[in-house]
Amino acid sequence: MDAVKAKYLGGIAEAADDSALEELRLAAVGKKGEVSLKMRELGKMTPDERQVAGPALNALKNEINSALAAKKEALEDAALNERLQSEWIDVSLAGRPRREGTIHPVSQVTEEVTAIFADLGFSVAEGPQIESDWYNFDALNIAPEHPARQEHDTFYMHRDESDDRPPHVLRTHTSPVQIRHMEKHGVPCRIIAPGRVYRADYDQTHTPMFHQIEGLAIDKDISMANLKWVLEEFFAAFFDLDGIKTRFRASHFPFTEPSAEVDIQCSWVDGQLRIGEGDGWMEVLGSGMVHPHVLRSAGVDPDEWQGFAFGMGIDRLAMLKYGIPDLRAFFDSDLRWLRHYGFACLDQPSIHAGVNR
Ligand code: 2NL
Repeated sequence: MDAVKAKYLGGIAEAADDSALEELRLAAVGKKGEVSLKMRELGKMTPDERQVAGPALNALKNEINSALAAKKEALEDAALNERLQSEWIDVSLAGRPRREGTIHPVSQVTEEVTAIFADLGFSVAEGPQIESDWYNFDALNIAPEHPARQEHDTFYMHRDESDDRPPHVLRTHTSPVQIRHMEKHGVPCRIIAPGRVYRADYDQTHTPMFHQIEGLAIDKDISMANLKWVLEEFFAAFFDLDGIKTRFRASHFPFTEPSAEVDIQCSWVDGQLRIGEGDGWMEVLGSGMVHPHVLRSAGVDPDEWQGFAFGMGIDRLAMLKYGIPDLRAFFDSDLRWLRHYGFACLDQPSIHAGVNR
């Protein structure tokens, strides 16, 4: 029995892995194992022989089982130690710099403009980009034969052949947002409506989608004088100037009466535009007193209420403030343009990214 014991305990001590251990377990204490077979022979022994062999076999079986369990644990420990050696991570290693996006100049300018008008008491109104004929044109006193309504200038949505309701349009200005606002919330009101607008145009200074911001102030006694003050406050804040002169030129829009185009003071020095100085003028927006027909369309009584409205291009404002000459730079997928004008974009690590590569 000592030989059996030595054979198995020695084998267990030398076993290299789980399967070797399992083989030894079956050979020793498995159903047909050597120790198990010896135990089965106990029945054939005399009581005296059994009294000696029984406890000895039991002790051997226990010893082998303990050795198996201990070796199994030792093998698991060794495997874990090996993984800990090979799978460690150096958490002190610096991260790789990642490409970061930054805000688009149009979004940035929208936020700047919104913040300035918020200080002047205007809140933001929003509405759908796909509009009905009524909100985009009729409610704004734009006659059925007005050129803006032509297929050539406006994107019309498709209607079924059999459907003769007027088609929806991609809004050509954010004025419909203001009509909807007056209808829903009534007057007095002071709102701005920034957002995307669409016109069938594409050249150096026009893209089919661009961004507009319109403003509307309605109360009992709002005048053009209030408009002039609000715009001058706005331009001084936007271009970071102490003051700026504006020039109002008589104009015509179907939705305002009287109407004025507004220029801001500027000069050209060595081919460079300087806003807020000199004796030159640059047109920046259209404006006027809201036409009585428009007020009535929005459910507002023009005998009781009046006010001003204005509209300007956000993209153009961004170009003026950040000196970007071609509108297409904003919407072109080639980001080198924006980078050229100082806007960090997708394929350039920003100053926040840490190590520059
Ligand atoms: C431009 C400048 C303008 C308005 C927009 C407006 C909005 C309502 C009522 C009356 Cl709800 N007017 N907006 C007014 C004047 C000019 O946009 O150059 N447009 C062609």
